[in-house]
Amino acid sequence: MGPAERQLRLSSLALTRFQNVRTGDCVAFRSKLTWRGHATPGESCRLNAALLRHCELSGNPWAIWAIAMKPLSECRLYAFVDKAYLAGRDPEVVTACLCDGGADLIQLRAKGAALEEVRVLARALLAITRPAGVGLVINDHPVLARELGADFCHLGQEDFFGAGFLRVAELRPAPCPLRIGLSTHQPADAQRALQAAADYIAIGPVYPTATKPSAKPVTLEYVRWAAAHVTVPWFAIGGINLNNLDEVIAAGARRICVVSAILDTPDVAARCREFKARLA
Ligand code: TZP
Ligand code: MG
Repeated sequence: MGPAERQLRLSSLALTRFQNVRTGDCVAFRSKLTWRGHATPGESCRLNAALLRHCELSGNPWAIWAIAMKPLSECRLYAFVDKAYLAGRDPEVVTACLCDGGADLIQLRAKGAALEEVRVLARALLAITRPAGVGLVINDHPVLARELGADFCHLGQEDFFGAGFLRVAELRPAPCPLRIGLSTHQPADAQRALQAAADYIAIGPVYPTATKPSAKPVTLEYVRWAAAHVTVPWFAIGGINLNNLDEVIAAGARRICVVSAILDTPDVAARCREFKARLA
């Protein structure tokens, strides 16, 4: 197929998908809107950016949710833009590097920041993650995540159960498709997170970590328990680096969250690629 014919095929594909988006059935379209098999990664990024512009102009408040991110079941590397580890770097540049390096999900973690600062940051990050087809997770702020149309919100046990919630659906009144991830530190936490219908859970901290110094490590034993019992996508988290990654994988983890071991290098994209290559 020549370049002109290819361009035409991709344009008509984009048009079909945009018309689908306009019906408003966003959750279904999120999984349909993948360009895999049709477009190269570069083309897919440009198509998603163009689609995003159409969606913003369409007047359909939910349309922007429809830009494709890979299904959670296929996500392997969950990276972070953690304000505490930026060391003067521009969060948007770090985000672009994480996307470039193959992060499947990116969490905005801004402990101690004022809500307005998180809002401004989240908006800027979404403008990068969405065209890249990478899911953005907002830590701690479900109302803001809904307001901005972020893909996920992540909450701790205390944030969720401690605040009196029992089911994650309470945080996403229909037709809002916001998905919720919950931290867990022991089997009982995981069981109640599954009962709450969490979209994913985090298992950790596996090792001691300076990112959460007060948290007690759950060890690989809890990772092995998760591998045997958890029925939704789950991510091992806490102190994971390239030296201990193999034992985390050997304990049954297929997905990991990494904060410091990705952000502690000037070449964030290359570090992501190193993790990603070993998570295939
Ligand atoms: N939740 C459990 S451990 C942790 C969080 C947010 C921190 C993980 O950071 P790092 O630097 O990858 O150990
Ligand atoms: Mg929290």
